[in-house]
Amino acid sequence: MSKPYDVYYWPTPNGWKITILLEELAEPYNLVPVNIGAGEQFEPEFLAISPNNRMPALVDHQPVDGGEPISIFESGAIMQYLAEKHGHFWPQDWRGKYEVSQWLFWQMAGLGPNCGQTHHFRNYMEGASDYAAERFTNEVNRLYGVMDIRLADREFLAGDYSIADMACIGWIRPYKRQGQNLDEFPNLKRWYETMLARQAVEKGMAAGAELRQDGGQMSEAAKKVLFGQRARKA
Ligand SMILES: N[C@@H](CCC(=O)N[C@@H](CS)C(=O)NCC(=O)O)C(=O)O
Repeated sequence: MSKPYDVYYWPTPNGWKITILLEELAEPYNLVPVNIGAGEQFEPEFLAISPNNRMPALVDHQPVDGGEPISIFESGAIMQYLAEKHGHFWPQDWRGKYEVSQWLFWQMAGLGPNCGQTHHFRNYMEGASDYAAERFTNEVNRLYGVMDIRLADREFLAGDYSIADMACIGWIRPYKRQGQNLDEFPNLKRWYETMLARQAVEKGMAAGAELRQDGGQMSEAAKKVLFGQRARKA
């Protein structure tokens, strides 16, 4: 039987969220590489399923209603879709559902974007703006503190192990590039080690690693594609 899921993907923290979840669910999937440094996110076929020209995106060829394939963009929405469909890692009772949702949205709106800006100003464009580098490094430090306090009296962010934890791990892994020291955050460090010990997390974050030849460094050509984007015409 053909695999139900196509994951439009490049091996980055946002892409890993989906491969980690699919590995945890033990669901087979095809990786469809979207080389964002080469501009493949602007191909019309990709924009048709991901109008924000960002990966990841998902196509489900076996949707629950048995109809046409469903496509979804935004990693948080993809995680909710898969977790709800398969009935794991996102409880559906009122309290449990919103306990997980708030931490998933916290990752989507806070941790992810601020870590991304920190990588930009500390690594990819080092020296471009000391003010911006410090501002985002401080904000990431604050967010790590929020996670550390949350994890002081519980093993995972929201009840049992959930999509909220899976969404965060890829953004904590490059903590050194974000100018952070995990020894300052003992509860977060314990969670981080628990997460890395999970086989599915390891496999999810290894998915498609061979696609990246840049060793974490970004070429000047990729910077031209990724930085300074302005509106596409309607
Ligand atoms: N909020 C989006 C963010 C996705 C995102 O920023 N993806 C980056 C790679 S990590 C991307 O595709 N960048 C392509 C570009 O900037 O053109 C999500 O979580 O799905």
